[in-house]
Amino acid sequence: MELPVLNEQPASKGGCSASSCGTTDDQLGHLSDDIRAKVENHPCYSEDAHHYFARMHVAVAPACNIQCHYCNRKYDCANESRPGVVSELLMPDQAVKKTMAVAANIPQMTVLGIAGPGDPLANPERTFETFRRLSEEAPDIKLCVSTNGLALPDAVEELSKHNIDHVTITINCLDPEVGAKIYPWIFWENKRIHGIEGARILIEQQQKGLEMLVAKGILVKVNSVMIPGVNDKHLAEVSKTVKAKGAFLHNVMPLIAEAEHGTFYGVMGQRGPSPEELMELQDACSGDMNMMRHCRQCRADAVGMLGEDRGDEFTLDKIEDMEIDYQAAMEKRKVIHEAIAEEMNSKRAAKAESANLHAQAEKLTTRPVLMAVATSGQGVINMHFGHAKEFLIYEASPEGVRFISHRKTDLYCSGDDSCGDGESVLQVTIRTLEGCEAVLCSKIGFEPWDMLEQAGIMPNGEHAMEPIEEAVMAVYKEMAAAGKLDEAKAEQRATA
Ligand code: CLF
Ligand code: SF4
Repeated sequence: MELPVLNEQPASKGGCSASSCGTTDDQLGHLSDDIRAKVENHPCYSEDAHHYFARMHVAVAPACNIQCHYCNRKYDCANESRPGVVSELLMPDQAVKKTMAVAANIPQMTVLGIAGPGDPLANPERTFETFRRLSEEAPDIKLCVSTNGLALPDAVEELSKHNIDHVTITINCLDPEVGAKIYPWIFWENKRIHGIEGARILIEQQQKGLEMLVAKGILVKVNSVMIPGVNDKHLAEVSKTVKAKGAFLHNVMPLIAEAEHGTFYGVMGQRGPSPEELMELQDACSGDMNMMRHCRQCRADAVGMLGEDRGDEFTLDKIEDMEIDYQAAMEKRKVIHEAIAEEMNSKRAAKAESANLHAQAEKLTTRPVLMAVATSGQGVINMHFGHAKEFLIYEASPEGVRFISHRKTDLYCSGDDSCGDGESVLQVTIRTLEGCEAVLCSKIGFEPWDMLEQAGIMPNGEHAMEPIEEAVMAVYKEMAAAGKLDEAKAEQRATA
């Protein structure tokens, strides 16, 4: 059957209160059937799945039991895109209704997460009431939670009762001295505990919670916020330790800190990492762990595919009037999920065959190249350059094609072509693609084509609707055949 067409939507607003993780389909191969069933349609735990399946968050957890220097939980900040930010707080019955409305209208939505705007486990009644009702009334939806870990050991038993297979713990450090620079205080046993002592308790609780979840067979993803000069040198050790304890995935996310967010780091001018610094650390950690590279740092009320936010379609006033026959919705969802699984399997088989052919072909000796891809999902190049609010970045090399990250950009054909600071939105978009040598999209206009070429980025609209990895490799081979990727020439250029 034909799969439903996903809307081209604006990029998402931020998410997991202490965010989340994902494996590539290649990494799924070695998993047991049981674990594969848990991750193969989870858009955060499987990189492959994020092209097809959506997630949603319900913002039922306003309170938090710690303070992070990168957080300011103010509401109604519709332009923000970082964890902790949310527009509409919900009570459990509203959250259940909203979840069922989304599931009925976006059948690709497979996962409901609670990720804020505070810490879900610091709001146990609202969080567990939502999970309890959903596990009974919408059993086809996977349940997922993201926590800072302080209250985790006491919640593990309750989590296991509600069929929650996926828990994310945000672990930024193992050393309390590093922790004291990230967490000014925690609220513990009815007291505020500051500095190193507070960080020590938090770290102990996180590690204990991780061990308890693994012992229960619950998949654990660890999120870490990379803060240059604070914990960046320490995170490889975090990766090694959490892997040794049985965590399934590690998601190293860049710090988002701007003065206008009102966070301590924002106001103090603490910078986030550059895309290169982030990639270097993710690569350093990937020797020890499966790394998630497709996280969008979603809002605590995000709805839709990763990278889009359809929350406006499901505000309380809109869902109030929706009549939902969830039994009928479940049947429809099942048919659609089966069709998606079939399509994913056939794409996987085609990809394996092309990787096989690539392995048999004479090995290229060319240098790696970064390429940007405009896509709205389903693993194909299907978006107009001018409609893309984010680009997926792939690296092509003689070893093959690998996903690196995503980069958000402003929508330059929104009618307002100015971005302030004298730069047009198109100029900002092109600056966002710095380091990439080609951009693959379904279509592109003359003006951006010229400007991309002037910036040394080759526009390419010849692979519309083709699978991303195959198209990226085809363009790489064309560049190699044209002598653009010769190592010696690259070195000459670098020393010129
Ligand atoms: Fe939400 Fe987090 Fe579950 Fe995903 S998000 S609770 S694991 S369903 Fe995913 Fe969003 Fe990144 Fe979180 S992209 S911020 S990792
Ligand atoms: Fe904000 Fe609390 Fe999440 Fe830290 S743990 S990011 S303070 S909501």
